[in-house]
Amino acid sequence: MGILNVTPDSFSDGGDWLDPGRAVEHGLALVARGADIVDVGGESTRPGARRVPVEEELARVLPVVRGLARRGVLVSVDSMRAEVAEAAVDEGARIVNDVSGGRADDRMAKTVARAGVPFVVMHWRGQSREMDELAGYGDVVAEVVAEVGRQLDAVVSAGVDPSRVIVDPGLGFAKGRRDDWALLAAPDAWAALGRPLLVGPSRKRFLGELLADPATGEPRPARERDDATTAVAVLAAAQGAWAVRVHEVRATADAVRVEAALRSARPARA
Ligand code: PMM
Repeated sequence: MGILNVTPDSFSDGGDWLDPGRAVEHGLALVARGADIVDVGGESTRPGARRVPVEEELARVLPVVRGLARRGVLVSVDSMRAEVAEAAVDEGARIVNDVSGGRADDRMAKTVARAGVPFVVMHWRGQSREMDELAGYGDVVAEVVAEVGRQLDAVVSAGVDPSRVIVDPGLGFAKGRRDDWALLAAPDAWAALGRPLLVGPSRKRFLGELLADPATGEPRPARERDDATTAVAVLAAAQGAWAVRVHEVRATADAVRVEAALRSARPARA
């Protein structure tokens, strides 16, 4: 899944693709580099970010969704708003990716149920402006998986077909660095939910901190975290992830294909 943020303020690519024509071109380039899905978002969720008005989000997202869908690209729309999800599906989006898993907007789950499209339910504890204060866990894996499981039940009660739900640990959302690593290291706990797993490690803080300058302790800048992102992606794929959401597609797409080839070449176990 290639990331296309049509925002002025996303943490690593803010402002790059605000012009709809350039954004569509970039989406097509992501596909040419190996993306199977292009995830179009019009609202930054970086820690501390403020909400954008819905009209602004619609104006950013819809022309890009339309342009890519018309060219045959499988588009997902990254939004916490039912109104945006619905309009994007009308323009040809085929997946709704909601970082709040339906919690930010009461109408989201019903809207997705009506649209009949796959729904990404990510782990979320609150809006970006406050999410760092909401990180606090005893057993992070048990708590996050249980919270996602409850949200899965909630969206299914609202009418979403359970076979269309994809779950996501929400790396960096109300999580500290250790939390992100613990969630990545627990594939069996995710498998227990019985749903495909999407992971979004791309250029995130936990990688910046891992690769911090040994002399100064300064985190590695966001744009210099792509090799580490690829490493996480391939390890997640080897653990059975359904998809990885990344900015720099070529290396990750190649790496997950290598992993798949190796897996399929393994002798079958008796
Ligand atoms: N992360 C971001 C935005 N949307 N969606 C899903 N499903 N999972 C994520 O981890 C996720 C997301 C924030 O990253 P960005 O600002 O680089 O897009």
